[in-house]
Amino acid sequence: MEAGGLVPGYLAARSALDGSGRVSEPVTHYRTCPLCEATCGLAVETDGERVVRVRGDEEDVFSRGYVCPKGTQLGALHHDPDRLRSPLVRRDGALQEATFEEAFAAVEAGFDRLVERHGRGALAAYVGNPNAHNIASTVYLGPFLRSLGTRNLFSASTLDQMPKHVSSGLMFGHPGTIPVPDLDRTEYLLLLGANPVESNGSLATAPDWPGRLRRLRDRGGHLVVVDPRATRTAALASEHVRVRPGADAWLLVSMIQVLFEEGLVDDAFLTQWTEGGAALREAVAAFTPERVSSACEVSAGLIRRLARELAAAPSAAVYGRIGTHTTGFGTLASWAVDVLNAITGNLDRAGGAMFPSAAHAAAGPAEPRPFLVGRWKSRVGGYGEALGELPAAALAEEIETPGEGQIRGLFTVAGNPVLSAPGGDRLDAALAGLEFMVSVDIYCNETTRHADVILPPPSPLERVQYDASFYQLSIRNICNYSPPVFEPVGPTEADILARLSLIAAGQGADTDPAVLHDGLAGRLAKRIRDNEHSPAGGLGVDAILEAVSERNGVERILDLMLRSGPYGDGFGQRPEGISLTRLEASPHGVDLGPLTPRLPDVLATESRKVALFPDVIRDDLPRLEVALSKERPRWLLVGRRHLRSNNSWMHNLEPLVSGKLRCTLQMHPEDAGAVGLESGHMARVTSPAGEVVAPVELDTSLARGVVCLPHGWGHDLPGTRLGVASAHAGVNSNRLTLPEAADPLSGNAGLNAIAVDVVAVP
Ligand SMILES: Nc1nc2c(c(=O)[nH]1)N[C@H]1C(S)=C(S)[C@@H](COP(=O)(O)OP(=O)(O)OC[C@H]3O[C@@H](n4cnc5c(=O)[nH]c(N)nc54)[C@H](O)[C@@H]3O)O[C@H]1N2
Ligand SMILES: Nc1nc2c(c(=O)[nH]1)N[C@H]1C(S)=C(S)[C@@H](COP(=O)(O)OP(=O)(O)OC[C@H]3O[C@@H](n4cnc5c(=O)[nH]c(N)nc54)[C@H](O)[C@@H]3O)O[C@H]1N2
Ligand code: SF4
Ligand SMILES: [Mo]
Repeated sequence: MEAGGLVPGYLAARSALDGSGRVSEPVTHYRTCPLCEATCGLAVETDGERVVRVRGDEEDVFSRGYVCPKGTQLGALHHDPDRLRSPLVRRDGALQEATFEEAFAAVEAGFDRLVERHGRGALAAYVGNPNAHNIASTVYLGPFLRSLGTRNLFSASTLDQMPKHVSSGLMFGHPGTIPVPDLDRTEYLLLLGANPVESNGSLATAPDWPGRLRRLRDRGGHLVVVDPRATRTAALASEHVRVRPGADAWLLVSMIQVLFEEGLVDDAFLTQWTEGGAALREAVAAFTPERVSSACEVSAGLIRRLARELAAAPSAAVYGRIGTHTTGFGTLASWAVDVLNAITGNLDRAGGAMFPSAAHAAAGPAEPRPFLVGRWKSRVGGYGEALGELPAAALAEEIETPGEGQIRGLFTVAGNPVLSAPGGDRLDAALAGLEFMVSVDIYCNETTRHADVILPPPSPLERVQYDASFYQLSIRNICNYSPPVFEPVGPTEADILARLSLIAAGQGADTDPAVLHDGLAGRLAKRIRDNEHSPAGGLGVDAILEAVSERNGVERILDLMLRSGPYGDGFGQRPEGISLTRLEASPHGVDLGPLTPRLPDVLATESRKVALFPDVIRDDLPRLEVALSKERPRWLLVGRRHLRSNNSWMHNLEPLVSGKLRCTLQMHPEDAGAVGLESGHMARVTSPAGEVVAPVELDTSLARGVVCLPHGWGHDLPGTRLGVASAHAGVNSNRLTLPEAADPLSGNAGLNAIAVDVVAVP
């Protein structure tokens, strides 16, 4: 942390030390929780080097004191003895403690050897979910991945929201232009495949979803939850629709059909803001509720009523998440969600689905540019790229399959694909066969145990926090910056990524990362100068850089973005505007107000209209038709999240794993009875990918024929350093999911609606 004088939290902690270095009084630091997308404000109470307590910050402008059990465990995460403080380097076959200098030297040696032998085409990277919560990654991952000079780039996006990026790119021109439900003002929310009472919401940043959903009901609003399970979110709903797993696309497309057929579309909106409506109408004509009803397991009457209610509501938003994305029709479902928002006139209006405007985003209208997918294909499976990435589900086959371009060296950054990607067993074996692997991670876990070098970044309390990704997805326009609570013991994650970039660029392990920091700041300053809409208007590059010269690394980049953004202070030209200094003086955040209409500026399509029926969608629609006549498997496996989980990586904290066993196979009692299973019995679940044996939990909330197992478990593999997690191992549900891209448009994995077999273990 080099930004001398600019770390009030840390300085406050230091000033609490008396002359002897002993603690004199506890200090409270306010910061944003980095764990999930809700961005809650936390009050972190420290006493010297110890975190004494973490609670919700009542004064946070967005979360108003809301906090979940994970947020309160940030201190435990920081103090977890298993969290890596120093790098591990493989020597004589075993991972051993090393200094950062030794570790970077080992990276350079291994990297050079691999590239010399096989070329850069043998390199790959997989980057995981926590990167989205870390501004160091926002800024430095791009340069790092580019420096590798390979197309073998994989991320958790293809295990998650890639369908939304693709549908947004096709409809709005930019994959990051994602409308979010205007949760606090809508009168009607149709929510599919999401369980925000457990997950705290995703692609719609809002602390305290449960409270906001209750308030929606209290103001007379309607909440419809579409989920094969009666979740805790469904318990808050006006109506719960038990859709068959994997069937949302039929349901949604059929609703579009009804709206056109019954003349319920908003013609004025269609004419002003959209194109392709006529072709769309024709293409969906065959998907009548009567035809899709049995495939969805939702009655035709109900599908019609949902469409009519959506059109009639004073304001309405359709919102789909993991359950709709992680299936074979992820992009079609994702597209249909926003078609429904648009044709009912609810896109871009208060109470509908709206586009956030983040403080750090570039000011001015989006530049029109073509959005393409499938520009190149993966070597083995022939999967098309999306956003420059190949499907994470294809990582194992790309490592296993010999030939030109075979992956032999892998970098992982904040990812645990052995547990989170489909076909976990196969990937685990594949990683063991790599010639060289480097992981940037805070734990030695199921994935990183395969690495030759593990580089641990500082703990989440030792870094700055600014949720760049999530302020672009937030249901209010918010910005909040938190300085580190503690001084980091090693290099920051930005420095680690910068040094890896420099190694990959052939500049050597000893090059000062400042080279990259300065380069990035300089390039950004040029972009700001060239943006005629920036409030920095007229300033030259030198003046822009001079204005932020007190800062370094990530903070300098963030300050540049904030000050030139839509609310920015223009480097002093608009003194009331946003700057990092202003955010430092606002530890509870700055509320920039409710979302406001942004059409057409937000559109990057050539026509500056919403493309309702892009060609790529048109070409994929027949697949939906063909699948209508496919037989339904006996059992369909879906996943679930629990409030105390965070994918695979918070299981090493006792308070989050103690108590009732959570990694159970939930089954409807009658389904269980039919195969001779009772509560607590062991069931063997098999799929073409593998099998697991898990204890049965009877649960009447499930649709018949649906079984449910959470992901992120299976901590019983040897060689990890996860003392607590391995004592609460559970099983890896991704041994059952298929290592192939299920959704051809996005390359997304199918993690829900998996055909499995279930038998009792004698
Ligand atoms: N069956 C099934 N599988 C799923 C899902 C599902 O619903 N069902 N969900 C999918 C989804 S939505 C996602 S996003 C993926 C997640 O997939 P991944 O991102 O691959 O997995 P995580 O479990 O989030 O692992 C995060 C890793 O980051 C490390 N880490 C934590 N904080 C930091 C940090 O600050 N810096 C660094 N460098 N490392 C850090 C952790 O130790 C851990 O190794 O899983 C997917 N897998
Ligand atoms: N506590 C906790 N919070 C988290 C995470 C976590 O692991 N734990 N992970 C974070 C991450 S990375 C993400 S991406 C978000 C995800 O946030 P959400 O999208 O809210 O994810 P889930 O809670 O898994 O809810 C998905 C729901 O989809 C249902 N479902 C499954 N298949 C189908 C289907 O075919 N159709 C429909 N309509 N529903 C289906 C499941 O029953 C489940 O209730 O959560 C984030 N927050
Ligand atoms: S809801 Fe998410 S952001 Fe809020 S405290 Fe829990 S983990 Fe942190
Ligand atoms: Mo995710």
